Amino acid sequence: MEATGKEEISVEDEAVDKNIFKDCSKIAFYRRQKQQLSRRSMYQASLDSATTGKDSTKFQIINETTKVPLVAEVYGIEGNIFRLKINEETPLKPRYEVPDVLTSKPSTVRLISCAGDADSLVLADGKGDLKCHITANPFKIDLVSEEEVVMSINSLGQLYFEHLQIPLKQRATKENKEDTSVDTSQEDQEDLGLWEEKFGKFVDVKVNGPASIGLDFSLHGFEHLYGIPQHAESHQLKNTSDGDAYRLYNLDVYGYKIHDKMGIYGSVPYLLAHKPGRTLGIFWLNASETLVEINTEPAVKYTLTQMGPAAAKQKVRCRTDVHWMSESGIIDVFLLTGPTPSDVFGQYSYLTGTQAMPPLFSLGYHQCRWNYEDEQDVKAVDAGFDEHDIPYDVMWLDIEHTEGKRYFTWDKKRFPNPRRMQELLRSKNRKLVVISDPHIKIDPDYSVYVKAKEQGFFVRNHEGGDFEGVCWPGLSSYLDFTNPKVREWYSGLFTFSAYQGSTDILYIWNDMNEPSVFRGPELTMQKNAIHHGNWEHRELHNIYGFYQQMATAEGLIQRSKGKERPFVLTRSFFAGSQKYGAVWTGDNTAEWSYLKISIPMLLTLSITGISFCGADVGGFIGNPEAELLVRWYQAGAYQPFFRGHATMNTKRREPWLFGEENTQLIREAIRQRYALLPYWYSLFYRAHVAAQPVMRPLWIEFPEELDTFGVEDEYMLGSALLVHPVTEPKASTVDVFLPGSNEVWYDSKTFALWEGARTVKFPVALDTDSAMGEFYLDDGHSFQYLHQKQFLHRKFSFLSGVLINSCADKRGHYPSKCVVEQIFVLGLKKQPSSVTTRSSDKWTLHFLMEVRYTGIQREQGHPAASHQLGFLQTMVKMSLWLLHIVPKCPPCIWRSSH
Ligand code: NBV
Repeated sequence: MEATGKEEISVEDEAVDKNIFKDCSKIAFYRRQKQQLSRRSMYQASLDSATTGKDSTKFQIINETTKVPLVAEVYGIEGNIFRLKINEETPLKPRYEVPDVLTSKPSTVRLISCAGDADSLVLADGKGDLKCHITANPFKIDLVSEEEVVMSINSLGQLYFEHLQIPLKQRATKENKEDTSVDTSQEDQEDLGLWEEKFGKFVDVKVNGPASIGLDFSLHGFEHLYGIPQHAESHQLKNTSDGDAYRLYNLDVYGYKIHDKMGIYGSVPYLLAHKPGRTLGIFWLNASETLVEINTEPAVKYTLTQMGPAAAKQKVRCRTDVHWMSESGIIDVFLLTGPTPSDVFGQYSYLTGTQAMPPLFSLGYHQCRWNYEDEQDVKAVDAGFDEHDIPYDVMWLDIEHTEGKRYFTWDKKRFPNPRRMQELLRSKNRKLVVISDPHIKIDPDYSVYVKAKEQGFFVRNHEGGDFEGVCWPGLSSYLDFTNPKVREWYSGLFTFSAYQGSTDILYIWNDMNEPSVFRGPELTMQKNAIHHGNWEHRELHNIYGFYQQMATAEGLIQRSKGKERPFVLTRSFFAGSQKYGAVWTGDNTAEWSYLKISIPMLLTLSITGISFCGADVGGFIGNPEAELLVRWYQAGAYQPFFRGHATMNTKRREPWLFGEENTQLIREAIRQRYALLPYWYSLFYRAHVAAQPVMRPLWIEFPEELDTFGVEDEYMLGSALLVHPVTEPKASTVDVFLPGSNEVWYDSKTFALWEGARTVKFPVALDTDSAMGEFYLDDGHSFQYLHQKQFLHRKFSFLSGVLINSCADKRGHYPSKCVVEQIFVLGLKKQPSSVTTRSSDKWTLHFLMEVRYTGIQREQGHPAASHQLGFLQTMVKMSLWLLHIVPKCPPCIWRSSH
C-alpha cells in the first residue's frame, strides 16, 4: 500500500488541528499527580541511617501513607554539580534509567558530612562554598551558598513516586488489594488511567501500571527562567499557573501553533535560571513524557498591617517554583550551580558533551525543497546560483528522490545517475544532503527491510510481532535505534558499497524520527510498543530520534574510516544531540510571526547545548510574499543553520524568482553570511571546545543587566556581534537595544559608533584603545584538528597602539597559505602615523596589514535600517573585527562560491 502525503496528512496551508494532540487535562499521570498532591502526602527521610560512600550519600525516604521505601542518593560531581537520584528501594522490576546521554560516568567528589543528627544532615563537596542541607521531616533539601539558600527541593511537598505494583488482575491476596499508593476506588479507575488510558479512539494498555514521578524545585531570588526546548514559545519561560504546563513529548506537529506549550519535535529536559550574580541549571534526566510547571512569586514587602510589627522590615525575595512530572523512569536530576552562565554551559557540557565541530561547508547556505524533482531540476537550480552569482554550498533532496520512499535507494527515473549528479556538484566544491527516515517500508524485495527483519531489528508491538505503522512508504516497521546492534548495522548502511550511488559528498538528513506514525496516537508510536531490553516505548520515547542521529553520524564517520567530520540534520532530538550534528525547527509557516518566533526558539536551543540550529528560511508551509522572503534570508544569514526550504505544494522560490531588486537583496544577505564565515567557524570552535553557545541571548553577555533578561528580538553571535533582524512587514526603522552604558558599539557596515545605553560590568574598549578577537582555521572537514592538532588558533589584541597577534593554543599547527587581508580596528582616536610589523612567534603568519581609522561620530538616537528593505541591523561590540580572509589555497568552499 503506497501512502502519499496527501492521503495521510493535509499538506495544505492550514494551522495544526490541536485535537490530534493532548493538552494536560488529557494526560492521566498529570491528573493523578494533581489530585494526590492536593492532599499533600508527606515524605520522611531516615537520616540517622544515612551512609556516605566513595561516590554518594544514601538514605531512605518513606511516604507516610504508602510506607513504600525509596532510596535517595546525593552525589557531588566534578565542577560544582550535585546529582540527586531517587528510586524505589526494591522495585517489582527495574525502572528505566536513561543510558547513553551522559558522555561518561561523571567523576564524583566525596561528600563530607559537616553536621547532622536524626533531623538534618549537611553535605559539602569540600571545595566550593556550596552545601546541601537535608531535612528529615518533611523531607527537603536546601542548596546553600554563602549562607544563602539558592534552591530548595521538595519544599512544596510535590515529591511524587508511584511504585510499581502487581497488575490488578493478578492481585488475588487481600494484602495486595489494600495497596493505597494511589486512590483506586472504582469510579476513579478510568479517570486516573492507572492501567489503561483512553485518548480518542486510542487505548494505552499499561502492563506496568502507574509509574509516574514528580518533584518541585524552588529557586530563591530568581524570576527569569529559560530552556526546556522544544516549544514555539518565548525565550523566557512563562508562568504556567493559568494554563497548560510545558510539555516535553516529541511529536510531529505540522504547522505548529506559536506561543503554545505543547510538545513538538524534540525535548531537552534542562532549564536555566538566572539573576544578577548567579545562574543555575536543572537537568532532569528522564526520557518519558514530561511536564514542567513554572510559577513565579514576585517579591513582597510586608507591611505592618499584614504581618505585625516584627515583620515590618521584612522583604521576601521573589521565587520561582518549578515542578517536574514524568510518566515513568526514576528521579535523576543534576543541579548545575554556576555561578556564571558560562560555568553552567561548562557544567552541562561536562555531562552531555559539546557541539560537534561542523564541517566548514555546512555553515554555508543550503538549498532545499520538497522536492527537487529530478537530476535536471537539480542541475538547473545549481546553475541558477552561478548565473545569479549567489553563493551556496549544499543541495538537498527530500523523500521523493527514493524508489517509493525506500531510503538508501534512488528513484531510477528521476535520478538515473546519482553519481554523475554528485560529480557535477563536486566539480563546484558543493555537497549533497539526502533524507533518511527511521520507518522502513514493509516490502520483501527491499533489502534494508529484509535484513532488519531477519535480525529482529524492528521495534516490536506488545504482542511480540514487529510494530507496524503507516508513514510515507505505506505500511512500515521502525528500526529500534535504542539497540546498539541496530545502530551498528544502520551505521554500516552508509558505507559506499552498501549505499549504492552515494559518494563522499553526500550527507544525511533524519526526519520523522519523533517517531512520526500517521495513524498512531498523537501521530506517534503506541506507548506499549517494545524496544531492546524489553523496555516499553513510553520509557524512552523522547530519546528515539537522538539515537537515529547518533547512528547516522557514526555511519558517516565510519565510511571515511574515521577521517571526515559528519553532517547530519535531525528533526527530533534530546539532551546531548549536539554531539551528533544539527537540528532545525521543523514545519514552520511562511508568516511574519514564524520568522519572529524563530529567534527565541533558536536562542533556547542554543543555551541548552544545541548551537547548530536553524529554522526553514521562507517558512516551510505556504507562500511567502517577496518582502517576507527577503527578510527571512536576512535573518537566516545570521542564524547558525542556514537553509531555504519549502513544502511540496508551494510555489517555487529559488532566490532569483522575485525580481532583480529582491534577488539583489537575497544575494547580499547570503554574501554577508559568507563574508562572516571565518567568524562563524571560530565561534563553532569555541562551542566545540568550550561549550560557549554560538547564538547568545543578551543576558548571557550582560548577566548583570536586568534590561537584557527578557530580550528576544535581538541577540549576540559570539561576544562581538549584535544582531537585530527585521521581523515586521514594511519596517523602515528598527529599535536596537544596545546594552551597557560603558559599552561602545559600531555599525558593522558604516562603522559608525554608538554608545551603549545601560549600565553593565564590561571593559570600555574605546577609553583604553584596546580591542580583542580570535580566529580559528583548519582544513574545514576532517578530524585532523583533533588527532594531529592540525589547526591554527590565533588571538588578536590591540592595546595602546600595538596590535599583537599571538597563538591561542600552542598545540595547533596548520601550515596554511591563507592571508589575513584586512584587519579593521574600529574606534581609534587618531589615525596612526605609521604602522610597523614584527614577528616573533614562529607560528605567526605574515601579515599584510591595513589599520583602518574611523573617526568617532557621536550621534543621538538609535541606528535604523537605512531604507525600506535595507539590511537587518548588526552591531559590532568588540573593537577588532576580522573580515575578508582570502584563502590562497583550496579547499575553502566560500571562496569558490564567490
Ligand atoms: O520529507 C518531507 C517533509 C520535509 O520536507 C520537512 O522538512 C519535514 O519537517 N517532512 C517533514 C515530512 C512531511 C511533512 C508534511
